[in-house]
Amino acid sequence: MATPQELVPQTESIAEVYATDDASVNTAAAEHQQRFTNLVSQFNKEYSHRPDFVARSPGRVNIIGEHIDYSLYDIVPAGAAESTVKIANVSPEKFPTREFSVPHKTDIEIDPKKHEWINYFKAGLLGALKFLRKERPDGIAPVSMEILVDGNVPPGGGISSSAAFVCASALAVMKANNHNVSKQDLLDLAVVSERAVGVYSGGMDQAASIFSKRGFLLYTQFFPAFAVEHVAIPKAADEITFLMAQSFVTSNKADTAPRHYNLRVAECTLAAAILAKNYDLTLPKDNSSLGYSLRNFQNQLMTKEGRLGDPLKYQIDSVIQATQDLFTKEEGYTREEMAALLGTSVADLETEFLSSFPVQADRFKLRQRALHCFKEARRVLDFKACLAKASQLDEKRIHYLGQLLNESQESCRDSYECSAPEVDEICAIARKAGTWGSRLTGAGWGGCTVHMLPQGKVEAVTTALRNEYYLKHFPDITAEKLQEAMVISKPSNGSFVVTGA
Ligand code: NG1
Ligand code: MG
Repeated sequence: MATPQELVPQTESIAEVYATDDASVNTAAAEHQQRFTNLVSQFNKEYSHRPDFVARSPGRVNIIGEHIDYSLYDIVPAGAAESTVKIANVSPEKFPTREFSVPHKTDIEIDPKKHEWINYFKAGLLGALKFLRKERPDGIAPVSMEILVDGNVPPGGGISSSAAFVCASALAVMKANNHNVSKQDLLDLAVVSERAVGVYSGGMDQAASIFSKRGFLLYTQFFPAFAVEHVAIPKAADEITFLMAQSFVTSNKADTAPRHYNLRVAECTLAAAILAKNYDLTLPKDNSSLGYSLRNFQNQLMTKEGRLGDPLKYQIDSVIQATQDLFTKEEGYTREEMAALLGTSVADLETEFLSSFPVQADRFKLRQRALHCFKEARRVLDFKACLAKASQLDEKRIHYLGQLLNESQESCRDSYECSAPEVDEICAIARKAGTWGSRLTGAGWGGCTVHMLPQGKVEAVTTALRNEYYLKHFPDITAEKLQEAMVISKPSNGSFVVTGA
């Protein structure tokens, strides 16, 4: 287990971070070095001096455990009176240069309804300054900053470009203000910061961006307290490879949240509250976005029944049964029906569960959402248990891992309704061409897919996707865009600061 209190690492040269004997990683290191050198010289051009430091944070690919982080289930992802911030991007055509002031005593304002690329920087800044004010009660006059942003995580694509940007921004603000932040503190503030942009996310993306380690999957636990474990990908006869493929259906989460992402957060929270009420349990407040999670319900039910010592898998079986018994209405529940189940009024229900963020829905599919969450949580446990038996990772077990990914996709599509026809199509093509398992990764409703396949099938799968998906849906696609569409994902290192620019 890694210790969350560890400080975010600092290094003098980017080469140090990539020093390794592994040839494939060395090629990547050369690319990183090149991007780094370009970034520094472009900064020099923009601001006429060299940068003090570079802060970076990677995107993530969630391997399994979709839409359960905010229910607190485990997942496996791979600087007067005001200061000014000048912020430029290496692609100014897409992301125009901006300048804004930062008040010293009050929080900066972010309008989640107005989508601007710098909102994510502002979110990181807001979180970092709130944190620094707590640390230094005598006040903080944040330094003015000149910033140049570069990124290679595709935006809106389900591999958490937003979280990577927020984490790197918060880290940069901390460093500029002379604070060496711990990984845990950076995580806590980055999760809350991103809510300022209007999405009530769990902590998966930020955890992966900060805590990941090259070559390992990151097993992440949110309950009862945050913890991570680095899990090695075992060697198999034909090397296990993860391929990512974009659907190019972009889902702007900040826009669609009331009908998609945030609605799911509300549905899971309502399911937890109603289950608890039905079993006469009082849920203690937890640190999920609305304070009540399905994981918390499981814990209270098991406490009441004296079964906390049971293997988690059996505990989950019980809450699946409870969900099936209680929520029999497939068509979903109206606000009136949910209020009746909670023994409260519709007005009170809305105040407690539907007012932190806007939600648009007449019916809430509590049965399907809770069942997805519990079953997905069980798949994560099965996946990890299977990986742990590394020495026995034979063909049969590898197929089992793939099957878990496929079941996850099916559940996202049918129970959680967060897939998209294009995503289903990509998964079907990829499986037919030889993947062990294929699923969406990230929030869904478009975005990115992840595939587990033998190294020897990469060629066949990418060719099939090119011919049967990309060229069919986007006949005018450029070679460059095609190259971006599919990439082999190698788990990389989490956030760090490079000082020797
Ligand atoms: P993406 O799609 O990468 O933004 C989102 C949430 C995660 C998690 C997944 C679904 C944010 C920042 N992240 O990821 O917390 O809930 O969806 O598993 O909103
Ligand atoms: Mg995101």
